[in-house]
Amino acid sequence: MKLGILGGTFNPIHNAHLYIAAEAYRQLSLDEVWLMPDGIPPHKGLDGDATRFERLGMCEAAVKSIPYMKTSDEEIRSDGRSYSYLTLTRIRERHPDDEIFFIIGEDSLDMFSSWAHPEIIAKVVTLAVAIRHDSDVTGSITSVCDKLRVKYNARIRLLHTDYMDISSSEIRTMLSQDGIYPGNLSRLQVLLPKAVLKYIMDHRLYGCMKGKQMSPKEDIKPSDFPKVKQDIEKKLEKKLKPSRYTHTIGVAYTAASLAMAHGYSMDVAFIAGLLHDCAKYMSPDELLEFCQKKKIDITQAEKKSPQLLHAKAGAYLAKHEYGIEDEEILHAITVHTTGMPGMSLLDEILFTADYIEPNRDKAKRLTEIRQAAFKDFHLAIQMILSDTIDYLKETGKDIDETTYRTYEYYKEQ
Ligand code: DGI
Ligand code: FE
Ligand code: FE
Repeated sequence: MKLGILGGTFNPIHNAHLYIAAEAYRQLSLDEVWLMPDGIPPHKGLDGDATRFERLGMCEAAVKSIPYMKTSDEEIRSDGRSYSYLTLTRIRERHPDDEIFFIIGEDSLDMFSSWAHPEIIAKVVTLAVAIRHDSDVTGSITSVCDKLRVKYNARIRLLHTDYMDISSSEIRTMLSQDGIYPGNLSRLQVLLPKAVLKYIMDHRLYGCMKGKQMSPKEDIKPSDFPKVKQDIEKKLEKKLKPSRYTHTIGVAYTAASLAMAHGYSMDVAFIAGLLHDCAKYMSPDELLEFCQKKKIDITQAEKKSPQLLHAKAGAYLAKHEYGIEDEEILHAITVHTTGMPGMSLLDEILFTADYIEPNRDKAKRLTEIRQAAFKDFHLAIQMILSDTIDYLKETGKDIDETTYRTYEYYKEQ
């Protein structure tokens, strides 16, 4: 197999990165290209900056529709900076017979000798250097390459690319200064893949939704809320068994209270709370069948523990049976059971409300977690995840990878 690896901070990943990856695939006849975000921790201070899990999440979103592209969490898995020579050696050991190309820019080529152990890098991979069409190939680049070939026995291939004037820092500035509004949306759509822009909005990265949390939702006018609520409540009361309905109402009011405390729309949180378990009337087998029929993708973990699917099935029903179009609500319902790294504010509100609502009485530390939810929100989420993982271990249930990843994420916050 021929494999290309494109490393970077990807904060965020944008179309120029994907263009380089696609050119490497084409010009080197690769089988796969991996995007590998580096392990550099976020620059503290930059409001709403992305964490390493979110940088990986954006890469995952970006490659979802490109069959030959994948992501690698090789570098973000370890804490702090990871050295290329170590990462590439590990990958080489796992892929002894593959041809591995490490894709770098022409600026990095000049720096190559100053990297840690360039001789090891040159031994384990072939360098693929992306050079701009307008660069002086016959002059300086050729001579740098020749020197590296002699000094390190390096194998070097050149990739010819057009220059695309996109920088991650420009994108971050746009998002944090202006937020996302119709006027700059068209520009952002040129710079970023659609799925990445959606990820940024869903996760409120780079401060892009600052000051927007309280704005009314476009599809539900504030004056409609009482009616919307009443209709949903009536339907749910028929569908759910009494104890589940009582829990549902508890979650709705608790979500509204958390929204008051943390600055989010109370009405939107209430509706997310009402609908979060709307698929809970189905048995595990019915959930599996439902999701297959509706083409909802089912992960390995969900196959093993189909009751997890009540979250995804719930989002589906919220949309198609209860007419909720709001992506934030649907997302919060989707992730309410396992959580996910870098949840949006509404995701966090619903996830927490589900655990602490007044009718809950089984979990240990409920009193502390309830207090923390209004004082130190992220600590509360961390405690919930930690106790849930303990509980699942004690009862011998399979734990979804996402639950672990979410816990790791909130431990770092
Ligand atoms: O639907 P609710 O009961 O109100 O609450 P929920 O959606 O949080 O589901 C709670 C159940 O889900 C609880 O028994 C713990 C379980 N759960 C949470 N994370 C995982 C999990 N079950 C498995 N098998 N794996 C997980 O990672
Ligand atoms: Fe649930
Ligand atoms: Fe619930």
